[in-house]
Amino acid sequence: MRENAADGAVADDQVGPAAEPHTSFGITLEEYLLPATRRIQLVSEDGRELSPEEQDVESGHEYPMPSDDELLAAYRHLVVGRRVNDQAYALVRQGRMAVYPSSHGQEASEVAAAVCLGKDDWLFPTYRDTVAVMSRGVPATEVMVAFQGSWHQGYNPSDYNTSVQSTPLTTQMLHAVGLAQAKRLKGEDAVVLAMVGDGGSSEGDFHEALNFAAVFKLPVIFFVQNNKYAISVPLARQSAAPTLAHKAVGYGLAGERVDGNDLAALLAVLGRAVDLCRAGGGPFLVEADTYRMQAHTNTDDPTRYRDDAEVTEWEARDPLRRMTAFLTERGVLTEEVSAEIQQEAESVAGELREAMNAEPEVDPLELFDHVYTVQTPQLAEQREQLAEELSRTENKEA
Ligand SMILES: Cc1ncc(C[n+]2csc(CCOP(=O)(O)OP(=O)(O)O)c2C)c(N)n1
Ligand SMILES: [Mg+2]
Repeated sequence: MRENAADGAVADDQVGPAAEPHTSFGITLEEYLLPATRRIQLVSEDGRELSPEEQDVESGHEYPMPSDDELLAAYRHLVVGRRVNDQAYALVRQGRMAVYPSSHGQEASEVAAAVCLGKDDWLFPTYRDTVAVMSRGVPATEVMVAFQGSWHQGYNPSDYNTSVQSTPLTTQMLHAVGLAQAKRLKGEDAVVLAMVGDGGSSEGDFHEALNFAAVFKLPVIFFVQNNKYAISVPLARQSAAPTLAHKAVGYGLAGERVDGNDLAALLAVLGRAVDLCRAGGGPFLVEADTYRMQAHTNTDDPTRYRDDAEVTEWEARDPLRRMTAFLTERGVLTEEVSAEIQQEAESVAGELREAMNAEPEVDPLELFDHVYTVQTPQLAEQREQLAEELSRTENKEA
């Protein structure tokens, strides 16, 4: 495709294969189109570093182990994330929060998606990715406002370069691509990471986002958390692709499949994806092979569509236990450091409890405030009616 620049269209240097950035990692884009036959894994389920023979990946798909400092910093978020998930679960049951989509078992993927980015980069999370949002620096008390049932999101996306948690499936991927394109037009350098589920990867928006980003070589990482279910729909009913990472091939972008419960492998693969995008070798698709251990949300009963044996099987791959064993064995996670991290997690949970247990001040008239910039006559009339009704009730109570 060649179009006139005056039409606001494509310059030659924005299309065609960009071999350079990939070859600097010892691999070409063509070789990257097909993900490694085996998913990338650096640490065994019992927390041992895998040898290159055990990893057994094709040339060019070898990834270095992240540094101890990097791993420990990310591990901290893992511990806090697990604690916050448990706390949110309890708060929902106590009626203090409306809903919480569980992150239990997926924390490694969520943390890695956030910490691989720089401060000026952007994250586009889904409703499930609270731990990712917190790992970008948003306080738990602010993230949970939306799950409390408030009319607003709780945090300002531009304060953290983190978009709202998208509930409509996959719309966030188009927003991510749009933001990347806008940044390019403004001459700003930012990598954008869009999170999506296995179910979301069947949406039309997924196709449009990947296609646009690949054609215009945008610095976007599409991060698919394959947790095996879209509520009750299992992966086998979702897609016939060999893996979800293979979806990259048809669009001409690089793809990789990674053990989504292996924090080290996730940091390594996403870290390289960020470097590639920053060097102009994007976009990139990463599939995280993970599992949702708990119910979809508090309104779901998973025993109706899956066996306990399957859950038990995944219990053995728990990302938190795996990293705890690995870092302890390396002497990085001493008892002292561990106790300090636990304390931090407890204090975050305590603050969350306090915030959610405080009675929110609700003004029913707020219902009308943010529907239209200019209120319609009908809404104005309804507002008037409600205001009058409220003042009557107040007068009665007085
Ligand atoms: C456009 C759209 N269609 C349907 C839904 C209803 N819905 C909410 S969650 C969900 C399943 C999504 O599964 P997946 O993408 O795998 O994400 P997960 O919940 O497993 O993290 C569906 C169908 C929605 N929120 N948005
Ligand atoms: Mg899913």
